[in-house]
Amino acid sequence: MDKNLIKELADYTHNAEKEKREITKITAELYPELTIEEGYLVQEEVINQKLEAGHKIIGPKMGITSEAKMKQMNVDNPIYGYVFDNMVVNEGDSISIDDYIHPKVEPEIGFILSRDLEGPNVTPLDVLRSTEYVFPAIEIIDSRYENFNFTLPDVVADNTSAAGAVFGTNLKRPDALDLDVVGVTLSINGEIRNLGAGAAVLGHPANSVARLANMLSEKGEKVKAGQPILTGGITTAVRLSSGDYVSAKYGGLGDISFFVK
Ligand code: OOG
Ligand code: MG
Repeated sequence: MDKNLIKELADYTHNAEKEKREITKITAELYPELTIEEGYLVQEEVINQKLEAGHKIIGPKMGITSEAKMKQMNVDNPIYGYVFDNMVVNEGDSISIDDYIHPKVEPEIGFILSRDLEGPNVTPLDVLRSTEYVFPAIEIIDSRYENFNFTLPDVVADNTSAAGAVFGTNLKRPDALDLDVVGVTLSINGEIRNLGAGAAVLGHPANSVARLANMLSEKGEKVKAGQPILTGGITTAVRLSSGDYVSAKYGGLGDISFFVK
């Protein structure tokens, strides 16, 4: 893929993100033949532009790892992107709806590794043996595409809709819980809107981290120790509105919440 085209497509999604404006998906007209591999080349350019602007990578995120998300988004394969420092929302804080296009939230389980994991052939058992902590999280996604309408290559080129993350501070050792049967409810203004269990994420959230390590190894990269890793939405994502109080309650991992102004 031509360098100029990579740059053009990266500018297309990244400018929409910076200007908080919806765009038509790349594959609609601009470049219908975009492949997943090319989507990652565009994503890499977006990541580089963010790094050049002084933003820092906090950690990787997996997406489309549950049946619920595959059906909701009409795409069928796990993907990865990156959460940056300017996306982090503290527990109990408020976000402003005007800082986003059409934000949604989804409950996730996070991992922090004690040592780097390098694929290929990383197994979920390798992941659990290399995990320092697991923690509860809420991801805020905000596709830059109209109505969250995209194909897999489009969403990869858009850094997998990454826009915000609330990393819960209730850290637990991985052997303190059976993550596949950790339940979660997602509530808006005290009303349960979605619920699920860790097993929704590729059978067990550790599978998602293994998959990430194995996908990254194709580029000669690894999953790094110490970074918070998001394993993907357990449930479908829920649209936010001004005035919302968002809370997620996890079995054995506690609660996290934030406000929308
Ligand atoms: C793409 C991002 C998917 C997840 O957890 O499944 C994702 C989207 O749904 O807009 O972060
Ligand atoms: Mg997510």
